[in-house]
Amino acid sequence: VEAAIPEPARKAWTKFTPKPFETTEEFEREAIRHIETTLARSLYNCDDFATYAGTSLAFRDRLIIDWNKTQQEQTFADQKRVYYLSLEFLMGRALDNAMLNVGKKDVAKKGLDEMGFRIEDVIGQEHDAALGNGGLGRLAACFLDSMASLNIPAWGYGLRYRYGIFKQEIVDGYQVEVPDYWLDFNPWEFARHDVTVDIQFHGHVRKYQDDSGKQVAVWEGGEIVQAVAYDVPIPGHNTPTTNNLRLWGSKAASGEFDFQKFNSGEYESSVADQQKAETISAVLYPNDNLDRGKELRLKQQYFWCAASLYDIVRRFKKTKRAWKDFPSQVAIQLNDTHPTLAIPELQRILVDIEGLDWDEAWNIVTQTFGYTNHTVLPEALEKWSVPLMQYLLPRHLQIIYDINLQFLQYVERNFPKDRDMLRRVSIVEESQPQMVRMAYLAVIGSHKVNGVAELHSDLIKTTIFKDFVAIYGPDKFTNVTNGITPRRWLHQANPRLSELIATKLGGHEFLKDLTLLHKLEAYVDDADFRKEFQEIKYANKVRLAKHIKNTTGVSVNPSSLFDVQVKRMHEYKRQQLNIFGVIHRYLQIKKMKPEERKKLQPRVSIFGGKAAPGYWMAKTVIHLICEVGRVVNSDPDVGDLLKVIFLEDYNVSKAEIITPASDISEHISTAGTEASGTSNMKFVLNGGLIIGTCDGANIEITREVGENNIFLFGNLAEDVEDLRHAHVYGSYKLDPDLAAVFDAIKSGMFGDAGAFGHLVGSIMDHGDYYLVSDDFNSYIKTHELIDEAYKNQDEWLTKCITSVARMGFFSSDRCIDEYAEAIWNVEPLVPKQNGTEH
Ligand code: Z2T
Repeated sequence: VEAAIPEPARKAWTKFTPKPFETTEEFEREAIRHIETTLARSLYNCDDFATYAGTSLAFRDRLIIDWNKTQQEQTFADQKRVYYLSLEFLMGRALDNAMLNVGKKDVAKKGLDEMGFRIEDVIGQEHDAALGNGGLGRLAACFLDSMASLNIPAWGYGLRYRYGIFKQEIVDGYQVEVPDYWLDFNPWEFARHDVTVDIQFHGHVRKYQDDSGKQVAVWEGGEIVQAVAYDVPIPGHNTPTTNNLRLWGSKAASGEFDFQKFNSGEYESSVADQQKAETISAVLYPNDNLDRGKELRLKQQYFWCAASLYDIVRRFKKTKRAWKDFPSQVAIQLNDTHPTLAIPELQRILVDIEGLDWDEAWNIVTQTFGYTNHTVLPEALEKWSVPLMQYLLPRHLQIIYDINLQFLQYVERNFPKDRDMLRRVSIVEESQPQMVRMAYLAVIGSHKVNGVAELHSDLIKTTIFKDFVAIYGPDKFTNVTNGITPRRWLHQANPRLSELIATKLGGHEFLKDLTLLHKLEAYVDDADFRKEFQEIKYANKVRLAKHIKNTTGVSVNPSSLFDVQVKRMHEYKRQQLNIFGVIHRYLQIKKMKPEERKKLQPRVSIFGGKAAPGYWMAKTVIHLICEVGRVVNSDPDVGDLLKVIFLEDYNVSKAEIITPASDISEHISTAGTEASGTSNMKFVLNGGLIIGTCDGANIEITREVGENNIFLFGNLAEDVEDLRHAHVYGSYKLDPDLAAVFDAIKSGMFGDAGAFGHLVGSIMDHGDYYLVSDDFNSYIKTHELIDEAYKNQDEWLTKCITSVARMGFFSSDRCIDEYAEAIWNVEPLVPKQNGTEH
């Protein structure tokens, strides 16, 4: 490659290699140059937004220099790369992250000050990149940060949605969805109009024997849509490694076909084709933990898998290695079952296009893929109807049948006595219509399957994948407990706490080795440290109180206990349990005499989260929260004792304000339903305590921080099945305090009771699937304990500090190390120190 560069070009490059800014003066020069020339704005209309744009472009220049070097080094190093396939990347804002990861935030702050701008205002101009629903998408974003920070050669592959997750407005106490058109100005992506892949749909399969007598399948006809690459640089923290996130956008293939139409006067219909092609990458499906089986969603999945695999295979072929080396060069991680079509697609490429034998190809395929499962909820497990797959991807359906046949033959040989086994484990469910079970295909086509927290990884082995453990043995299944990036979720979201920790630990090394936090335990009794820690929490609460005032008009007292539940709205996450608890508290306050009220611990109950647009029950819970807030917040009997807030449009950038400001956060899913949860980790890392069920990563958080430092309540996962049974068949009595709450709702205390009929009915009359009533007493008792504990501020503070010190395990760096070692078998590539300075 080197030799191919002509000497004059090399000379010119050596002389004029772009140099990134280093000093404040250089930063200002670059920012102003971009505002004047790249953006064609000037001093006279240079507002916060233009300054954001100029600042971003100045930082982007730095990232790109490092990005180019990283990509070049990774190519020459010729070692294994990781490809993280995810339909969601919930990135949030990029500028602050870029500033902190390249270590130039101070320079930018000074420069912006000198130019007359406040850095917070400038950073605040950026639109969140919200290409995800919740935990799964944010995990992918944390993983990108960790992979780059650990110098792992890794690419993310996703879709470039024109519309991210909708924006939520609350109008008259109801959620209203507004489209999130976010691409007006996005300096963080590079369109690669020269990197395209043609993607085929529909058509038919022609089979024939070639000259040597071998069966050959050709997928012909149908339609072609073009995938265009958009690259997003992912800077590592304090390292020049800058990895790539490649997002595919769709457009009509610019083939002869179009020109024909165009020339024959069918201009309008050719534009219509264009628009149809573009709808593939138009919008993120807004469902969290729910599969709706829509045709366009399947098109998105194949479009993105096929484009990514073509790209990966193209890169591999440049190495001129033998196909058998593919798994030692390429690890592909499937983020849930959304990219499972990559399995039959790689098999198709190897067999149909490259001419490998089936068995040789299948061996390569299974060595290449790893599959991460993120849920056991049955309604979230993807299934595609056979007729739909036949129509859209006829060749892939055949390949899936062949994979299934071989697999079932193997099972039959090994489990001849279990007559029902074949029906249970078949990739094709014998329903009407038949369905392809994507999770089974993912398990069969991967060499490792992992869950995302210990309990969850155990559960998948005993429930949804039980038979597969018998078939493959337990070693195929493993656990990798989720983590979060401490760069964004501590250093960026809570700069004062990060600074305080750094002064005690002698620098910021803990940001790259979070286990160093354990040294903080030595300061748990240090008066100055405690005071400063407490002041930081208070200041963060003041900041959130201001945000609440600005966005809802409600004044809250920052000295109150801030009780936070922010996450997607879902029955299994049980925001309804929380709001019923709040109503219970309100009823108690109303019954009290004034002198009793004086003894009460004042509280602010803060909620936030989006409901999927078609999820009526989740929307009803939002409405109830808003109505309770309307009544409680204006009741003079209550005053500061209780405030109820619903924060509009919860997203990553709002999480950065909310997380550091909580005293107690709620992680109260029905035991066995939340695979891991990751915000639980964020809250504790920021000096908040949690109330939670024995579910997901709460269990490991408890193990790390100690039982005294967490408020656990509720029934255990192992008892859930029996309890559910008792609701339907047994003698069972509604919790009396919950009954009183329902009476209040039915009385119209919180507006039209009819609006809440289904919500109350789902618990009283329809089996209480999520066991709200069973856990209610334990829940409200635990909140009483929390009130008492909070009154002893000294002990509370000790709990918070101790917990922070013990959170080292939950860094996504640890998590990526585990994937790299146990699943990917990939090594870091330490960059030559010739990147921009770090
Ligand atoms: C999602 O956010 C999660 C699981 C899904 O299963 C889908 C979505 Cl969109 C298909 C979440 C889990 O609910 C949560 O417990 C976990 O922490 C997170 O994925 C990351 O693993």
